[in-house]
Amino acid sequence: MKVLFVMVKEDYIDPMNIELLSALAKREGAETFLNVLEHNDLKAEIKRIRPEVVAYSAKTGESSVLIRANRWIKSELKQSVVTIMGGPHPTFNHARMRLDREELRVTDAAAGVVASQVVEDTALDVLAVGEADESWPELIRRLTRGQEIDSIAGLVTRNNRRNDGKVNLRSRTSFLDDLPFLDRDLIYAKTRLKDFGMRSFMASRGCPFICTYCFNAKFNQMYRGKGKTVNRYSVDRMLLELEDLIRHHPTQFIKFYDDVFTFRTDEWLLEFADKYPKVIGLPFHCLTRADLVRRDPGIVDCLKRAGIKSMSMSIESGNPFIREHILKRGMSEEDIRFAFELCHRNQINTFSNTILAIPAPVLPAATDQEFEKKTQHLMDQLSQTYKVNLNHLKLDLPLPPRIELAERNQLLQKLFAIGLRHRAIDYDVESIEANIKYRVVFGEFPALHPYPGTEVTQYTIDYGAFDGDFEALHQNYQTESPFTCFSSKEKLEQVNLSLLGLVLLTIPGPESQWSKGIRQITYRHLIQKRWTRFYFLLYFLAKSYLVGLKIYPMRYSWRHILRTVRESFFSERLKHSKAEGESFFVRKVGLEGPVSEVLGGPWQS
Ligand code: B12
Ligand code: SF4
Repeated sequence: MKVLFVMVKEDYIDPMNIELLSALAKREGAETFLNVLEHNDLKAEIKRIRPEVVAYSAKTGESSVLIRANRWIKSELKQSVVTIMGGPHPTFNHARMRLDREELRVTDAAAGVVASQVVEDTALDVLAVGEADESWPELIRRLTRGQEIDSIAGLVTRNNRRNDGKVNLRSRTSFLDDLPFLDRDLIYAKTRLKDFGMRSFMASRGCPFICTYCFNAKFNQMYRGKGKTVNRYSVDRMLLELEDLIRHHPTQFIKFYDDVFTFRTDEWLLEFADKYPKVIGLPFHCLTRADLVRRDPGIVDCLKRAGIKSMSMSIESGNPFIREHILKRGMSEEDIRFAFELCHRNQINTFSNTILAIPAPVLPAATDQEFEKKTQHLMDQLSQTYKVNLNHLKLDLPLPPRIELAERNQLLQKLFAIGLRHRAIDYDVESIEANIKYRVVFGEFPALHPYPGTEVTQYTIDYGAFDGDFEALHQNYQTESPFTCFSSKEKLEQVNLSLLGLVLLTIPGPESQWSKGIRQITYRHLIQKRWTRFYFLLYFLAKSYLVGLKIYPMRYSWRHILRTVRESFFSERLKHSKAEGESFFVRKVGLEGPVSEVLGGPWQS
């Protein structure tokens, strides 16, 4: 059985999904191949390989370009090929993805809450929903034997699609040790990852938290009653795979990409801290949460002992109202301050993600003619939408029809104290300031993007900021906000701030007058200028410096460094510029043709 994996473009992070699926397919006796659309050789490769199965792993955004490729492949190979897509996009959007020759009617029950009328015309044969460690090999096995595939749990086909949009899922994979080693050879043979010293690995799967912008809450709901939420490799099994990796591929640094690498100082972490430096001994990066570190600071001791170089802990918002009532992060300012300070003292360089451009209510001015009406509306929103306990504010509610200026100011102070601000951009400035205050070494400041299935997506729809059409989303969330509640001036400020925010992190002595002055000039003037291209250049230089020297430091020849800088410049430009990214990408991929009826990306030609 010849299986061809098609992915959109090269990256600096291992596509662990394809690497795992290829290893699983090989275990079933299949021969696997890779095509990278960016290389612009799909047509020739399809002719040469004549695959029997074509497989795609898709996040929302890149899904549309993969679907476009699939429609072309299906038109070339007709019924001689079975095409399948898995990953987060079909996992959360399968009810709206029309398969090849399928009469899909999206019922309200199946559509859930979002964009019920929009259907993606995929021309795919199969969709994989959720984990596929068993369903994928079973599919390969059955296709090899010429058996039917409609009864495989976890897969959606034309014949087994249910009207209510539900999918018969298997239990979660609880014993990861049985999985084969990732098939990195497949990827390294065709991409720059071959010579890149950083290798990614996930020691675990799953996260029990309920952050509203993340897929995990919905995933956990789908899998309720179907196994443990967090599943890990044993330390020995993981080290065996990492040992094998560094034996076969030049490796200088390990990036553990687990959603949360460690929750507490448990036996696993103690064993890891003991064995990793002896067996692997390479610097590494991992992700955790600030509140977990504050609850159990021993986590940092263990990671330090194991040889950690840098650590991700996302702040997501420096504003307490947004952090708790919109993003549901469940952590306090003190948690964040403590955790970053602890890392700083232990010389662990920190990396934080912070989301900008989050639709949130704003305070009226004290002199506003409609102050009472607006404030009462705000109060209603606070209690109904944001579940704020207004009793804590000690207010006489409902508000009287006329409020004097002094009382208005008192009221505003109380609302300010819970985190509400006067302008949308104030929330974002506060987030940048939080990163500076906690001395975050490297930070990314993307705009909020709504992904299918998440609570925040529903929130933005209810807020009136998003219509549920994912077609408007860029492949990457580091671009302009897709929300209609922001004016074009605000969007410009947000984009500029997301670039300049990182530049501000590089300025030493955040408490000095000089540094404070630059920040004020940035917030008051620079972010309003149409100098985004110049800011992008500054951002790129800051990012190259911080990532290359502080977060993932590795040694390379000058030639290699220059090549990497050139390649990452194009890759970053694609990530940040919707219009430029489109034309650049369409030129490179060369898959012309309309995709207007599909969701998920900007790649219309
Ligand atoms: C590593 C990672 C990345 C890497 C990807 C590297 C690469 N070259 O592929 C990088 C850093 C580049 C990245 C970028 C982005 N990411 Co990301 N990323 C992840 C992360 C942390 C792990 C994914 C992974 O490899 N897991 C390991 C594999 C083994 O597991 P898996 O992917 O779940 O695959 C299993 C099943 O899904 C299924 N499966 C998956 N694919 C397929 C395909 C077939 C054919 C079949 C049968 C089954 C199948 O089988 C697998 C085994 O059970 C996830 C979060 C997470 N914990 O999953 C987010 C995640 C996938 N990313 C996400 C997002 C939003 C992004 C960005 C858009 C963010 C941004 N910066 O703009 C970009 C998108 C870039 C793009 N090209 O589209 C979202 C996706 C949401 C959505 N609805 O699509 C996730 C879920 C994070 C989140 N918190 O919500 N990401
Ligand atoms: S802690 Fe991280 S991985 Fe877990 S739900 Fe929140 S954002 Fe997602």
